[in-house]
Amino acid sequence: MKRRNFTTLAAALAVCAFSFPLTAPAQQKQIWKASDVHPLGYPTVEAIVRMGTKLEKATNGRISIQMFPSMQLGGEKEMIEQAQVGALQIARISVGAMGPVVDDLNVFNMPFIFRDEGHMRRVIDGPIGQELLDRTSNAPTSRLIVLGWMDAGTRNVYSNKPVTKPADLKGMKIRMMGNPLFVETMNAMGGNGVAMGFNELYSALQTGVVDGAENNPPTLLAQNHYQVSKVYSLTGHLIIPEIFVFSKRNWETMSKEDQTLLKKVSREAQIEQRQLWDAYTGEAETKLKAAGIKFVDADKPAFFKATQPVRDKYGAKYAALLKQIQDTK
Ligand code: GTR
Repeated sequence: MKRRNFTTLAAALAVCAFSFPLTAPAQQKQIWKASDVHPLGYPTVEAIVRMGTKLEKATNGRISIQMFPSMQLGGEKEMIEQAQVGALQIARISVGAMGPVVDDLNVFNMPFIFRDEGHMRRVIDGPIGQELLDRTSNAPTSRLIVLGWMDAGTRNVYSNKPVTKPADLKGMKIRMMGNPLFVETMNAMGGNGVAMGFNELYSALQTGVVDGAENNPPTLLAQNHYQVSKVYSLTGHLIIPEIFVFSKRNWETMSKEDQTLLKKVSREAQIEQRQLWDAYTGEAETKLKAAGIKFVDADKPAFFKATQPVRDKYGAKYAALLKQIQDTK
C-alpha cells in the first residue's frame, strides 16, 4: 500500500515538473519523460539516453529526454498506465508485461517458442515482428505507439540449488512475472509459480518468501539478485523480447516532422541496444562467475516436454502465427 502511494506521488510530481505541452506551439521546449525498471548503464536504459542526446542535437535543444531509471516511477504495470494517460512519454517494457494488455503479444510469452536467441531476432526483425508492432500500436486497448524492439536474452532459473530437471523444482516457489501464462509455465516445469512485482523480488529472495526466480544474466547482475541466489540453472525456458513505447495521447499532438524524427532515432536505438546488449551480457556472465555464481546445465528437452500442455493451451489461437515463427529459418 505504502509503495503504491509513493509510486503515485512520484508519478504526480513527475507530471507537475515536466508536463508535456498538449496544446503548446510546435516550437515550445519539450522534456519527454522516459522510464525503465533497470539502472543507468543497463543496455535498454543507455539506448534511450543516447536517443535523447540525438533528439536534443537534432532539434537544437527543443526536445530532450529525462530518464527515470531503477523503478523510480514504479513497475512496468504502472509505467504502462502512466504512458497511456500521457503522464509519461517513453516506457521500456517487457513483452511479458504487455501480454495482459495486448493479447497477440502473448505468442512470444510461451515457453520454448524460439529455438534460440538468433531465431527470436530473425522473427522480430522480419514481417512477424513488424506485424506485432503494428497490431500493438493499433489495438484500442494499448493506447501506446510502439517505437521498436529491444533484446532481453534468455531467461533461466536461479535459486540456491541446481535445477537441472523438472523434479528438482518440486516444492520450490519461483517468482514469475504477473501474467497467468508464466505461472502456468512454472507449474508445468515442476515448481510453484508465484506472480510477484519485480520491485518486491530482491527482498522476497532474501527473506525466503520465494525460493528462486528466473531471468537473463544482465538482470541477475544489475538487480543484485545474485547476492542472494547463487546457482544459475540454464533452463532457457523463455526468450522474451522487449518494446519501447510512446504515449499515443502525446504522439497525436506532435507535428509530422517530430514523429518522423522520433521514428528515425528509435530505429537507431533498436540497433544500438542490440550491440549494447551483447556486450553487457558477456560482461554480466564474467562478473557473475567471478562473484561465485555457479552456472549449471539443465535438461532442456525435459523442460520442453513438461511445458507442452502450456503451448497446446495458449498456442491454439495463434496457430497460423506459430507456424510462421517455426518456419522462420
Ligand atoms: C527483466 C526485464 C524487465 C522485467 C523483469 C521482470 O528481464 O528487462 O523489464 O520484465 O525482467 O522479470 O519483471
